[in-house]
Amino acid sequence: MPELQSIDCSVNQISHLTLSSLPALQLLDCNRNQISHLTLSGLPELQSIDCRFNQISNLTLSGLPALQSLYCNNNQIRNLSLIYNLVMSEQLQKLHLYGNPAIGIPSSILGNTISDDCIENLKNYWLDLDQGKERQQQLKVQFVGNGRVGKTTLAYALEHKRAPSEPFKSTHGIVIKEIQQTLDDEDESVTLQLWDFGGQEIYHATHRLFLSDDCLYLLLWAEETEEHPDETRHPVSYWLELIHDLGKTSSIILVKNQIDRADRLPTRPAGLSDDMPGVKQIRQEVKISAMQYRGMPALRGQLNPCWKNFNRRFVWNYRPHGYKYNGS
Ligand SMILES: Nc1nc2c(ncn2[C@@H]2O[C@H](COP(=O)(O)OP(=O)(O)OP(=O)(O)O)[C@@H](O)[C@H]2O)c(=O)[nH]1
Ligand SMILES: [Mg+2]
Repeated sequence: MPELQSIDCSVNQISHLTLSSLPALQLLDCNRNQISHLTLSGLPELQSIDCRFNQISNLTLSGLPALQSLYCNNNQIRNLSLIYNLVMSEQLQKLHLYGNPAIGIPSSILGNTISDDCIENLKNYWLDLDQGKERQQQLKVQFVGNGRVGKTTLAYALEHKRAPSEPFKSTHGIVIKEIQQTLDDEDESVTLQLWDFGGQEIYHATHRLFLSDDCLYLLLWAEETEEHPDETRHPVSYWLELIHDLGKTSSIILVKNQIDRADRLPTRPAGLSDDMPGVKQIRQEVKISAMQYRGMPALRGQLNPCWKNFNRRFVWNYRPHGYKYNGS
């Protein structure tokens, strides 16, 4: 079909699509099918591909010198190595990859909505990796929970390996600190980036802008809060739902703090069931007194499996300095 310029086969049941030798084809719209393998080659005029909402795990594109827009969000893409050269060239102008949970690239790079264009972020991310920056050695840890539950005290205790000598004032907004940590079985130290959120109600709307995926959540609670919830002291289920909304793939360590004051309830408050949002994301539960530095070695120990889990998710993407995708 030497003159065919446009194909729209969207909203069908197509499972495999292989196109080649269509010299005039400019537009391909195959969104909302069941395609698992998309192989396109030798299409010299093709400018735009819309393959959103499929099950594509393998994306093989070659010989597409005119391609400018690639809309691939909501698929199962696992490996981007075959489009590395295309992305890094000046040719591609638009790339949508949001909603590919197995892709192994931090979701903050890919964007927050289906209309986010990630091309610049992805280029910079790969450039950083090529220059030897090892983002995988950094773990973002976000402290969430009601006001005055002890988030800042715990962040201090993790950083200084001891309790603070004086109480902290309530945190305004967010305080970010980076600490070096050697975790068990790790030769090199990792950087923990601690995000300490002010727990007061007025900050909750702002949290939504900053809470993210691809990180570890330390969700703090204390007995008093859980037993007497009010409009500013939310139950654990509220925080779990918030985390689930904004960080569906992140792990949570549930930290019961202030056990020096009260320790009658178990580490997991009653009434949490697996079908509630966020509950399945809980990986570990510990109880501590940040103020008295009690239970802290156990909490540190729990960071280790979470770190490993996190690291494993991104390990395929790790490329030592000097290694480049060859695009073949
Ligand atoms: N008894 C007891 N008090 C604690 C503990 N942890 C923190 N506190 C006290 O609780 C108060 C609040 O602690 P913060 O660490 O500032 O709490 P926060 O969660 O950061 O509070 P916001 O910044 O307002 O969200 C302080 O007076 C702390 O000394 C604990 O384990 N036991
Ligand atoms: Mg604080």
